[in-house]
Amino acid sequence: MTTPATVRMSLDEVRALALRVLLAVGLAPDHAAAVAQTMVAGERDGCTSHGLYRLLVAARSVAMGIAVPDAVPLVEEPATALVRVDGRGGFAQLPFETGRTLLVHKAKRCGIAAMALTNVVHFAALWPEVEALAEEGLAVLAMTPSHAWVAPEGGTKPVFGTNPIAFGWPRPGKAPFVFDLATSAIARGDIELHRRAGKPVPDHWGYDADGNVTTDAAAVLEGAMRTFGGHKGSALSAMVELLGGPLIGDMTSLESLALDNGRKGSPIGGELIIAIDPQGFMGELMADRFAAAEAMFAAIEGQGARLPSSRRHAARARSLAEGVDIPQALLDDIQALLEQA
Ligand code: NDP
Ligand code: PYC
Repeated sequence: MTTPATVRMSLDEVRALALRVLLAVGLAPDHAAAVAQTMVAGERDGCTSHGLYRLLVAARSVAMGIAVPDAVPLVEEPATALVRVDGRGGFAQLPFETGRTLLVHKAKRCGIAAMALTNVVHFAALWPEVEALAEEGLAVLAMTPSHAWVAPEGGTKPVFGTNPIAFGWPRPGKAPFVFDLATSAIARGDIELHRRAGKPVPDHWGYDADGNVTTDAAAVLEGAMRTFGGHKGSALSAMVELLGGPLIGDMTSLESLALDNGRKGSPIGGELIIAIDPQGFMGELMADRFAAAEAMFAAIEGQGARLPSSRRHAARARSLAEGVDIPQALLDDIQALLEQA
């Protein structure tokens, strides 16, 4: 009998597995719950590069002493409209949850507020965070540097992280408009999944260590990834470095990779989240301006183009009804992790 390539699991089973592994590798229960939540969301929404696969990544970061498994986040208010959560070396999810209510409160009081997560280990997608804040009625922008894996346009040596930018816009009566994109041609997690599956990557994703174009996923991981959109992605990636690093008193991707020192853990550093209350500028124009935004969305969808998030929402509906298919090879690796722990 041949082993099935994938195993169907309910989302409750995915959560239980994630929690079991995270607790077994030593995460404190509050961190384990917050981290498991983001992995379940990744699997549920068809974002497999940031789903259960990240258990392997998170476990490695704990084992290599990169992530502090029981860090207690420290909340500070450096100014009226600013929240800073020092994650004290732990994963980013719990610091986000710890500062979230205060950020919403400040954004609604001041019209705009920003939260810096500093000294956090980041392995996750940003959309769960901007979606949660947009569901509170706020327009949101979030970004984080990572490790220096990506060459600037015109070069072949890594400087930038994969540096995602995520945006959320509240839609009265509907799920928020959300996009979340790496400023690299593709998230590194997807290249890792190609390598695991022995699949070639498109030739615009990166270079080998000698600066040659390659379709070998392992060679790109050893060489340099490319930015999306040429010089434009390169400029946006530099912006993420500056706003999500030095501006909030934290590291660039070059510094994060240097600190990693070959341990191959998740990036350590900061994340900036800016939240704007639409009421502030719109005032009595709220209904009219939200209608203008809806007209724009309709003009996109009306010609057969899709909105970012629509794929995720379709995957979510499917996963909630039918569960998700997890590769057996991944489950084997997760089982091995449990046995080692
Ligand atoms: P994709 O290129 O797959 O997607 C980027 C965005 O574009 C998504 O919002 C997606 O929506 C949307 N989109 C994709 N195709 C279309 C289309 N045809 N029409 C309209 N919208 C579209 O993702 P990336 O590879 O850039 O990034 C994947 C994830 O990796 C992100 O969640 C990011 O946060 C995460 N990441 C995290 C990092 C970290 O340091 N923490 C670093 C780098 C990446 P949809 O989801 O609905 O397809
Ligand atoms: O997929 O590029 C990535 C990534 C980096 C950190 C978390 N995800």
